Amino acid sequence: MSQTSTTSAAERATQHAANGGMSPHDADARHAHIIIVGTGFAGLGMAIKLKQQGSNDFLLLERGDDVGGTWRDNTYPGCACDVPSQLYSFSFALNPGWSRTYSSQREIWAYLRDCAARYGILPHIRSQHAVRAAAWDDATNRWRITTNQGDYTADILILGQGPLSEPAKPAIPGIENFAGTLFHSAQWDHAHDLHGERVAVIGTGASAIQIVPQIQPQVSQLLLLQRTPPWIVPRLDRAVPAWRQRMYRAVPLTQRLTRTLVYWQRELGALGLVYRPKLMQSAARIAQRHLAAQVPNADLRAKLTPHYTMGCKRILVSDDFYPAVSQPNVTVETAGIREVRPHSIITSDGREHAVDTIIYATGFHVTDMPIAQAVRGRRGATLADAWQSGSQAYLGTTVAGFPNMFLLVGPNTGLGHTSMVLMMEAQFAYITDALRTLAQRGVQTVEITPAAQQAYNEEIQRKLQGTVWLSGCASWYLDAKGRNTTLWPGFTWEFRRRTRHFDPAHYTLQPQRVAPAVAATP
Ligand code: N01
Repeated sequence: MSQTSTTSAAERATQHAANGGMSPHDADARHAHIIIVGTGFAGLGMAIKLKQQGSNDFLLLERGDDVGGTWRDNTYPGCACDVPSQLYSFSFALNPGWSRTYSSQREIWAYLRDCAARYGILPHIRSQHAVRAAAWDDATNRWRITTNQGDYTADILILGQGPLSEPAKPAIPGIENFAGTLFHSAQWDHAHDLHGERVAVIGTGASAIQIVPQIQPQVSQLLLLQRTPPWIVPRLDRAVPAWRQRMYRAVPLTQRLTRTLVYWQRELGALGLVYRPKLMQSAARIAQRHLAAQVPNADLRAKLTPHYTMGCKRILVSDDFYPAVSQPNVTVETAGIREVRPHSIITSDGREHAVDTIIYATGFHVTDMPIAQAVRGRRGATLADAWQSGSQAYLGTTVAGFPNMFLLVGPNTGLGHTSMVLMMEAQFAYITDALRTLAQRGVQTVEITPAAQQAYNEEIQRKLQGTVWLSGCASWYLDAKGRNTTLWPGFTWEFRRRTRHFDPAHYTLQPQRVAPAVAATP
């Protein structure tokens, strides 16, 4: 890494501490060959792969004070993964110690922190560095990245901030006048005691259904504001017995086999979601039986019954949500929210519900990620400009007009049926192969051609047409124009196959500038 030495010794010492004990010398670096934004699963995994490939000239810019991304930020009660632990981890860092079938947030976060330390990534991290802007400079062929702690430059920019990082807080009339406590599920206010309070939870997505069973026993009244009922199947979470954990440790192959089994079980889910939506009918029957078994009250059951094709919105897993909402201190309210007053919520039928605390469990800015406004490619155009008619990228990874930039978990790489880590690992392979190719060929800039990007996205949108996600429901999978710009329409192995090797034929490659060998004579 190149160095600048404009900071004082004291500042360097502070920076040294802030960077987890890396040398003050390194902490001064303002340029790196590669800069990665974010230290969640995506950013960390990418960094580990770079390191394993022998690259050390990279930095990770992290807005928080620790690694972990969404698994650091989401600390709400009950926060856990709805993908089995065996699959929700890096394939190159299996964890024999997962304690349950589905891991808790704490366990996943601890896993990520352990990976960061074990693979030597900590010295590369600049924590409390929030990226404000990134702009491509044609003159230097570099990215200039502006953070709250000054500017950085990089030859290669990898965006790994993820689509679930910016909480969405819908503008509800009067919410600014609310006199009680108000917070988002991803920014849980642990200092606030909910015991004995009248609490409103807005939303019934993956986060809400984990929160409600945890807080229901504490609060005096729980008002659950449901706009659309989710499809919910049994979770069947179990403790992993100690003997099994010992077996995974002693014979790692046994854990690999378990993972492979879980992988193929989950992969079958794509059949119904992508290729044969009719297959969702049998899964819907399981969910209906689950609802019938857990909610004896017919009126409540009617409210909780979804009326759209299962899978159109994310399928949720829970064994304790229905029992919790069946308790006498819970009201499932399906009338919309008209306005919020200082001490109450008024629903569209004119009724007033007194509340002390409101919890937004309203999800994230997924198709309108704020970072798209802040990243500028050639000629100063932002990603948001490039994505005016819908976000798109080639293989969800590279965008025309944005040289030397790679996206992790970019457009149409999301999944409805299995672990996102599988898609990230496919992208790691593609990006590391791209970087290897650039180094071998002496390439300075790499940029996907508009034609390749367009052809790819036409293919993706064509494939999406028959899927369950376009069967008529509203979901965060779709952008404001109703295009599905988030999900991969296929099996994960199909994406892995397409990203196995970097494909230079689809790119414009500009060679390194070579200094003239002989000075021109006058
Ligand atoms: O958010 P969501 P989430 N008025 O967008 C409702 C991941 N995750 O935080 O369905 C009233 O799913 C909205 O209603 P509707 C996972 O990928 C993963 O729960 O749009 N209601 C919906 O009910 C997940 O999908 C895990 O009609 C409003 C809810 O708010 C993603 O995070 C665990 C509203 C938002 O649901 C987001 O989940 C937890 C309004 N104005 C989360 N606006 C894992 O285990 C929105 N809603 C991996």
